[in-house]
Amino acid sequence: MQKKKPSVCIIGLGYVGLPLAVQSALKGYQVYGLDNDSEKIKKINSGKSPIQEEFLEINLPKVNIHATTNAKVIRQCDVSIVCVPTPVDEKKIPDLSPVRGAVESIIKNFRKGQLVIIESTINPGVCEEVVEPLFAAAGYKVNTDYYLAHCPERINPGDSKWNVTNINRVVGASDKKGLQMAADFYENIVDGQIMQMSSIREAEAVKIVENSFRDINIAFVNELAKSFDKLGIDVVEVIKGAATKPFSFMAHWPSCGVGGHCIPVDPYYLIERAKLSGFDHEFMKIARKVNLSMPDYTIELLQDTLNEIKMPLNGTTVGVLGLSYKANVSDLRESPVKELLKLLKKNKAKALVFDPFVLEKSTVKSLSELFKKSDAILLATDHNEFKKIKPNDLKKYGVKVVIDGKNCLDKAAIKKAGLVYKGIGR
Ligand code: SAJ
Repeated sequence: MQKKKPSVCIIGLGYVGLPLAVQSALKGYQVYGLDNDSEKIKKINSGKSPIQEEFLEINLPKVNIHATTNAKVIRQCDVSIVCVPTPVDEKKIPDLSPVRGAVESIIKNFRKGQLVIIESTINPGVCEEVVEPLFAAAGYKVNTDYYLAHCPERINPGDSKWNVTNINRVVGASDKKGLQMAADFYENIVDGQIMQMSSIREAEAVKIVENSFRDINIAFVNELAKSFDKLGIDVVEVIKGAATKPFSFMAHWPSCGVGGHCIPVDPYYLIERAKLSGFDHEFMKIARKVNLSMPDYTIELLQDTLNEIKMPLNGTTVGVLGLSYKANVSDLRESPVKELLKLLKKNKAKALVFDPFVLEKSTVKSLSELFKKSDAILLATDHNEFKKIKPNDLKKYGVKVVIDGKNCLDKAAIKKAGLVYKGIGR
């Protein structure tokens, strides 16, 4: 008799959960996908990916995932995996309500002996201080009635090289048995190193450290950009120079802002939890402050540059290139462009917007329409399409100033065409 396929329920079918569901199915698991968005469920069940990702568009049609809004499927599964967002609120306080909601669904559809894995990014302590007490309140004891593990997600949206099939993972769990069960699962589905951490807290800390490391390094080069603007030094050239050192240097790049659901968010999970233990992460907070200041810095740069050619920002039409938080994705979460548009409005500039990945929120239909109507251009997202902009097109339409918020345009060529160019630190 054919051995029953182990079954897994992925809770949250976004850019993390859906690739995990597809990969688990490709590796032979019986996969149930749970999400509260019925439109998304319909698409997935018809084999169409709701997310623009090559891995999904190729593989989703090949697998059989039972996607549903009905949480009852959890009780049929050997493993349930929480892949829901962990945002912060407007006061930058971590919001664990999606995680709590997912855990409540698992409790309401409890299956004895199930392995529960949290992939959502959480701070050290959440599994033991938030998740376990929810189960305990329902009478379920960890390591007796269920096992609990944390394996932080590491999906990098838009990355064609690294994806759910090959990114190394770390995993921590509530006891040795749970750790082995979780490590076995990831060994089965990931062609990469699976590092077993000594505790669940260490596993929770890994992702926060990874992303805070990135936030701090970006803040460092953003501060350099502000300093080098005053010194007349091209910071991008300096970073490229430093990057010729074959060891002990990792290039990061200044820009008009740090967006997304990870980098500008994850540090607050540690900052807020450490506070409860009496530790103040001053350095991480300063890095956040520097990165949050970049939209202001960019608009000030635009205003100063316009003033240099006797133009006010007030009343000037500014063509904003890009809405999403990073190149070649349509994701708007925590995008610095929101702040840039707010500041343009506050300065009474007229803002036009074009983003080929977010046409529904663009206020013009094409790049040429934007150029035609704009006195100045502010590049806010480094989409590949924008990198092909020809300086003479800008000149032809009478654009006078270019502010390159992602330092991705050809400074020399734009200057040669007689336009004023300013980058962030260059
Ligand atoms: N950014 C800079 N300067 C840089 C790098 C990024 O200003 O040198 C800005 C980007 O424009 C964007 C924001 O920071 O607005 C975040 O960019 P990101 O490249 O870090 O993209 P994310 O948010 O998709 O980060 C993901 C993260 N992956 C996970 O959390 C699993 C992060 O850990 C990865 O390091 C990152 O992808 C990556 O390496 O691309």
